[in-house]
Amino acid sequence: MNAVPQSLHRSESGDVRTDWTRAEIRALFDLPFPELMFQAQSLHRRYFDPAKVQLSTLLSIKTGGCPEDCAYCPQSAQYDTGVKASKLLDRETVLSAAREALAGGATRFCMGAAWRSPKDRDIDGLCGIVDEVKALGLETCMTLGMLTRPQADRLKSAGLDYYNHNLDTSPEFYGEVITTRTYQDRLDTLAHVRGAGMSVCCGGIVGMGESVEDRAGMIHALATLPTHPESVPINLLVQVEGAPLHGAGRVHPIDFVRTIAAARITMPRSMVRLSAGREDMSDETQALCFLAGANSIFSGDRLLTTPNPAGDRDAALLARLRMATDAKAGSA
Ligand code: SAM
Ligand code: DTB
Ligand code: SF4
Repeated sequence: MNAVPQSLHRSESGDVRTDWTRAEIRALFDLPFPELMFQAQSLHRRYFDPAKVQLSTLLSIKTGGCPEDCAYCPQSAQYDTGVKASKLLDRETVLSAAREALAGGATRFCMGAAWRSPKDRDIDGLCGIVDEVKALGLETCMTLGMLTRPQADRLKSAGLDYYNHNLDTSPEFYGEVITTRTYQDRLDTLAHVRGAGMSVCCGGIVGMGESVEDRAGMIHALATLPTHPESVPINLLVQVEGAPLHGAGRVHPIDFVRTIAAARITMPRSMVRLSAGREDMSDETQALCFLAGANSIFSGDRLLTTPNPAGDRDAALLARLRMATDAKAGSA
């Protein structure tokens, strides 16, 4: 039997393990699918209600014109993807989108900016936005690029709950995708966010031409962080014409589901988010992702610049699966 024994999922102190070896994680990807799903589902039920999905809604608060060269991204100024660069949205525009997200059933509002890193002079305005979005009763998340520790401290003081900053892929494959910032830069930002006391949202992308080894390497990098990210977004590459990764070979849905299951098994207390890529995903694949332990999705018909399933499609899917959201308001 090549199953990973349950005892391996916990350290001797009883905490969730951060000492996974890469070989252990690689072995998860080769488990017979029913065994993998059983393990993922068993762990999922230890920590979560398997019928519940959390909804986060995204808003691009500063779109396009980014100096970085992330090969997947429609917002890099280095590629001609048709995304028009715009300035930071004003507070009222952000707040009205946040109210709409709340009405649509979201419990968290995630604000993204196409920056390498924010300028110190932007932080006060961002803090004001955090304060007002929180006052609506939403959890707040921002993804603004690299942060210094003082910037993280200021955002934390304003009440920012989560900061999203992805490792994106394995350390080995990373250089094929991004050259303008290093893996270590990303780890440094994650340490600043953690040090400031914010919750960490950190995951990556599947479907960029990476190998199974790289998927295992990405999950290993996440699951061996000093503390697991509270939220782990697993994105399926959204292919955008003009971005270098447009045309990358498609991942088989079962291989995508395996990555979700590996995240669930190695980081059992984290929310695992089935993130970008749902627009082109079948209901059956999404259902398998939930079975594999995904318990969060993005709601709203747009991610940052690309489409996401409309609310009625998601509502119909969740109804068919007899699953529910943790919405405080609205109908989703
Ligand atoms: N500019 C900031 C940064 O990169 O840190 C924040 C925004 S960036 C768009 C946030 C994340 O979105 C990226 O790290 C990447 O994982 C994901 N992402 C961007 N474009 C994507 C695409 N085409 N498909 C899937 N995920 C994507
Ligand atoms: C994450 O991991 N996925 C989200 C969020 N964090 C910021 C972004 C997905 C972006 C997909 C491409 C786009 O819409 O521009
Ligand atoms: Fe810029 Fe972020 Fe896109 Fe990279 S992922 S090009 S940093 S917006």
